[in-house]
Amino acid sequence: MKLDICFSPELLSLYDLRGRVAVVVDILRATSSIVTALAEGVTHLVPVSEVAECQALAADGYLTAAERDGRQAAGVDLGNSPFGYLDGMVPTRGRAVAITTTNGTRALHLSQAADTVVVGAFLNLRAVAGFLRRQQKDVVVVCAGWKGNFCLEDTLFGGALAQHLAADFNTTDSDATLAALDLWQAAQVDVSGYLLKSSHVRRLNSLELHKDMEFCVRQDVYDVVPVYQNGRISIDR
Ligand code: 3SL
Repeated sequence: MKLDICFSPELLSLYDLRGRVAVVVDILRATSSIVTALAEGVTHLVPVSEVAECQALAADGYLTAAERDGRQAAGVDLGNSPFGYLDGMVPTRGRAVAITTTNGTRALHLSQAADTVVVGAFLNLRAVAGFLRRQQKDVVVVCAGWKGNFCLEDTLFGGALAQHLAADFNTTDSDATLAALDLWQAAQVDVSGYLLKSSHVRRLNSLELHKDMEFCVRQDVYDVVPVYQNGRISIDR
């Protein structure tokens, strides 16, 4: 079994996802928020492309979560912070959530050709690694990036996952995986310190969202594996 990494959704046409498991990752912050939402009692999430689609689902009882350029969109219940599912300001436990974000929900939509699509984050790293070992299939980590561009934080997750799975998967055939492993080696002693130089952390800091980054780089907080299937993201049981 092989573990490969796609650094941007723009590169997905180079990858055949059929027969493989796709791990979609948007560390800052969409997949970290999705993992937190489900672990904290949200029943399921529906990722949609447009803010208007998200708002329309309120009529079916959905809470609405929408982010554009790091900010909460107007006219929705939640933004894209994992703390939206922790601070109790909007009660989310037992609710379903429609969500749209700049890059994360797009990466989920574009990965649907895979046999199975799972949602990865540092928050559920060990749980995702265990799930992948049980699947016995090739894996592609799909980095959401930023508007088509490479980003450090999603690549670091790919390296961390490859390190977890090195005994079970071929992690040496792909230059992308080798590069992610090298980056992870450089960053793992102080992930939040390493990421201070990244463009997304600078963007979040300018929005006074530094605490979101500190939370999103925590490892193995949640033992859940969200699976995206039939238009919904819910926990694999
Ligand atoms: O791009 C996305 O999907 C978001 O996660 C970006 S942000 O962290 O909410 O700015």
